[in-house]
Amino acid sequence: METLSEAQVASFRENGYIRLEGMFSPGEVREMGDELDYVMEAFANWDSAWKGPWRKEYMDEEEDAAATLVAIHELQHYSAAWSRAITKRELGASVGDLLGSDAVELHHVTLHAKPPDKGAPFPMHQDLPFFPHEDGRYADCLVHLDDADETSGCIKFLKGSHRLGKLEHITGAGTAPHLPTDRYRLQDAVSVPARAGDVVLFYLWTIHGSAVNHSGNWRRLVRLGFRDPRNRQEGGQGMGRPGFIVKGVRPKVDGVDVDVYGNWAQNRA
Ligand SMILES: O=C(O)CCC(=O)C(=O)O
Repeated sequence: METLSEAQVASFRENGYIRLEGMFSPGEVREMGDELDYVMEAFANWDSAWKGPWRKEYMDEEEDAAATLVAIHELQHYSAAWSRAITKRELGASVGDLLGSDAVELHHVTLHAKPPDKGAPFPMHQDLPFFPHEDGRYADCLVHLDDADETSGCIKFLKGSHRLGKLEHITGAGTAPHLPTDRYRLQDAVSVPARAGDVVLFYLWTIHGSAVNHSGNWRRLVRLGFRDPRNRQEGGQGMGRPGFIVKGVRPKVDGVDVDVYGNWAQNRA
């Protein structure tokens, strides 16, 4: 099943990101949003704003004190609407087109919800340090539950930055992984506003970040991580865990396949 045009695939490979409009219908968005609101109240962590000295350059003192982010992982463990969303046929097919892969595996699901007026920013970074993989066949997909724009802290990318490959990040106990703020500036990034139901996809190596939510509305995004199952994980979030296959069938690859019980071979090594 080929879903995207050649021009869309070429644009993704050139820029390192792409917005696909209306992946989810208004009815689907309503159901996903309602169940997400319940999960956020009942289970999520409301103290998830990214920490670190970089915050001084992104916020004044008042904003810094108020900055809030609501996060939780693996929504399919909490909500049937999200189980359906992550296996949407057109989405898996689109990721396959973008990565040039006949098989696509879900790697993780992560909510980043910025509350009205105080939603926390993200420093410029690649997602690489959070779940490093051997090669570039990995796409993150931001599912938009709300309209997101400049005021509400939409996602921003450094165009073509995936071509820089794997970059060394500033890490440590007191900070979220990020890139040096003088060399990789949010002001130089391209904003990608989106409507509820749109998805924005980008490579694991594309540099991105976002600003404070200054609007009076929520900006809820759910990130779905997808990879070619041949792309071996090297550490981090979801290491040693097989994911749903959302396009094609799992290829048999030494050390990266699952056993008859559904356990990943990497766990047996
Ligand atoms: O939610 C955002 O604005 C940024 C998300 C992000 O940096 C990420 O998903 O890695």
